[in-house]
Amino acid sequence: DQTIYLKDYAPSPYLIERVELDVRFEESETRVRALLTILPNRDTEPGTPLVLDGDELTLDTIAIDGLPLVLSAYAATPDALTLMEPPHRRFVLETEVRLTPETNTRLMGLYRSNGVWCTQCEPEGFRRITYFLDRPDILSTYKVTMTADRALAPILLSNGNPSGGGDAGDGRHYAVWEDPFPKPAYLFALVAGDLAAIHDSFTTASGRKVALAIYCEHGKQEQCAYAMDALKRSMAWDERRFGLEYDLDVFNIVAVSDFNFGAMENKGLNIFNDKLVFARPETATDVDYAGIESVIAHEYFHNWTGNRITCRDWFQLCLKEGLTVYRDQEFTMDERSRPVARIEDVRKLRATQFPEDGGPLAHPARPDNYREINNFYTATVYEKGAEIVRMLATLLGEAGFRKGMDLYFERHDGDATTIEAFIAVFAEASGRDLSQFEQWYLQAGTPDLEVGETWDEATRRYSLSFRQRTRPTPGQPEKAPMVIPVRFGLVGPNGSDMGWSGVSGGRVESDLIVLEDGETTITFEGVASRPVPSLLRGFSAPVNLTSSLGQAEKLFLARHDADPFNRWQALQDVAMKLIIDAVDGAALSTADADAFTDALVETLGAEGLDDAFKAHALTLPAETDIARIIGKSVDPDAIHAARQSLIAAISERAGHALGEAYDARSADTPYSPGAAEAGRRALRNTVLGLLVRGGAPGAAARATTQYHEAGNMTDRLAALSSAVAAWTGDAQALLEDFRTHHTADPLVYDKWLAANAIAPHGGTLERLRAILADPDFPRNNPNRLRALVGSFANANPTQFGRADGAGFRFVTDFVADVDRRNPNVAARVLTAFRVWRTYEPGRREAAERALRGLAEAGGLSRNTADILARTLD
Ligand code: DPP
Ligand code: ZN
Repeated sequence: DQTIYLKDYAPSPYLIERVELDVRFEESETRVRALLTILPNRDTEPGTPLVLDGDELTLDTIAIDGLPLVLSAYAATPDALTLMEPPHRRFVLETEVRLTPETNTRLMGLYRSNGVWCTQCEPEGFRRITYFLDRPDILSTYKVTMTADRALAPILLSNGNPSGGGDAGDGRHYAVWEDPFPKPAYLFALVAGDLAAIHDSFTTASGRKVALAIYCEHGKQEQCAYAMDALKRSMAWDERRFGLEYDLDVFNIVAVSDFNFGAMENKGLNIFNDKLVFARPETATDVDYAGIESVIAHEYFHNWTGNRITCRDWFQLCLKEGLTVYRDQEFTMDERSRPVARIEDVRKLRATQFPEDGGPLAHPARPDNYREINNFYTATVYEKGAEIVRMLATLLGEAGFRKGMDLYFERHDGDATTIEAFIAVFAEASGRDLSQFEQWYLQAGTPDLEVGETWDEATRRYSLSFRQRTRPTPGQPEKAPMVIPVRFGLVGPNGSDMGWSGVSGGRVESDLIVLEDGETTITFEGVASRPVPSLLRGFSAPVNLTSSLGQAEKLFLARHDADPFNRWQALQDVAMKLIIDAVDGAALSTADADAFTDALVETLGAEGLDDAFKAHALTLPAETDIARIIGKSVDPDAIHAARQSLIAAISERAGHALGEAYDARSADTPYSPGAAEAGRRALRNTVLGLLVRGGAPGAAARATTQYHEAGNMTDRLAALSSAVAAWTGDAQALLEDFRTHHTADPLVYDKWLAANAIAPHGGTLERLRAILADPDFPRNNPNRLRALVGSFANANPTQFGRADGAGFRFVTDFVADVDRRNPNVAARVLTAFRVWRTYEPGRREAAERALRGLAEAGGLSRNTADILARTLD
């Protein structure tokens, strides 16, 4: 067992102060000479061996302070370089290794993408470049010299500021980069290749002029303009909102087409998956534009939360990721619509993090053990991590939160630190005891929060009783009560919030109830009439709320709640109950269908709500979300059918209003990616989806027309998706047309792959098999693989969950194959099985058989073996 435990953390016996790298790129081999200035840490005994990490490395030469080492002084394997008895003083270790980035299909360390040399070092890729103390608490300054053929690689980039370069003879040239900020090795990057670029600049608040550039494949420069705009807005926002300025002379972004993640925040040299850079109306959807904006912001914001202040060890990953996701969410809220952004973030949380937290892969936001750190770049670390920071901001208020953030930067700039240190600055700045709050980082599982109410007409007393419970998760059978901030209002008969004259039984701070115990009853005195409680406004805590409110009261909130998030939530709740009742065999009553449709139509016509909000209001809970709420004996076909019949009922009743809403938003303006325009398209396309899936007369033809007439990818893809989801008579032909006319751009090809993959149709699996079997299918590109098989496993519940088990086997066969080349992609796709125990017995057995087959075949990477073992555990 290679499990690594947080409790075993110990400071490194040696430090590396300075790194000088000399990287020479050749056509099929790269040489890396490293000069590491090493010194023993305080308390290190003389004679303590120095063990440097490696991964698939071959050592060519080794010397200390210029003198070659004798064989008995060290041991070198692909995984480690051990110096038996290093000098007990500062010394320079010189090593040289040879790499073949051309054959690196894992895409970790140095590899080649479209001929361009590039790197991915987080979390443990640097050890694939040179022997090193590859842990985030080793902070060093770097000087990097790169030499390459001028024609092959006219562009040579690394971290920090450029500090020289020139001709190297023989058609070769070199460049030198100096990064003055001590950084962990996971933030190292280099890029060498023949790239085009767009350039711009940003002047910081204190007057530093920063040269900005985005590098990309030739011919794609104009597709980088939106990313550049998002970068400049991010830089300005971080100054405005957190007082944080950029600190180098240059900020470079490089778009590459083969990338395991979304993007990487390397100091001064962010490397991006190109799908999160390139945007033009003909190929990118509104959702793509929004994704680019938020990831550009996310990686930029890491410069302070992640780079200037980094993690002491990988257990603290959430320190930088949760906080930085919170920051990018706030950026989106400030740049777009706050309630709409909140709805989108919560939908993502429920779609990705809640199922993780409720299944075999559940882990605390700060785990205390891991076998493979790559498997902890999870929705829990990122999304729940952001929710925890959001709760902190809710509890402390805007000014109190900012005070804590200021203290964090003041105290920890330049540190590799911990979650405890992060919590401590907020406790100090606010004078509050946050020890119970810290449980959010330590305890896995989504708390269930049940609420009951009593009303006493005679005394005008109104009580809310809360009961919280968190179910056991792997390794954590017992759970402690959490601090749960419940933002709320007591909505009176006229739809406005009512006041009260006194409150007892718990902590209430204006519109915030702070729960700390397993059970709490809060009594409000002097309440004028029986209220309808609006609880968890803005989704103020990541919990599952169940209340005793009936459908009529929920529909009342949907119409009147002052909190737009809860208006949306109320509609979701009503729909969820109607669908689950139908799954349980209760036919949808006319009265229920009428009441729900009326509320939707009213929302559709309401003034003061923006179109993006209305689009979310008209979107029923996802099938996977319904499955999660049902929780056991899940039959995806029954859920699909029940949801489908509610859509049909809505479309039948509201066909006229929906048709008018569609026509009123017809696409005759030129495309602009702004929030208002995107919202208009989102609503129109949501309406189209309801009509097409509801089988409204003429709707299928309308989708076909929209597909052909669309002036942008958002409208074209939405029309295609509606047709495919409903499998209209034209669906097959539209898929073929799209393939023929629109998929020359690989990022659009991904959309076609995903459209095929998510069709809830019996022929889907056969189509996917044919696509994968095509010898031209790019089998090493993560975006293509994820678009096809990731979408199928995560977003096609009926076909992945086919009763005959063929969907499960398709995915496990794929995992076994891809795992040999790219364990990261394989392990990630396999996580789709986290729901397997919630299926009805037949599917459960079929899923287990597929998983056991994968285990028995053996030979899996550590990444995939770890996910598989935990999934089956
Ligand atoms: N650290 C990256 C990010 O989340 C992921 N490798 O931005
Ligand atoms: Zn991040």
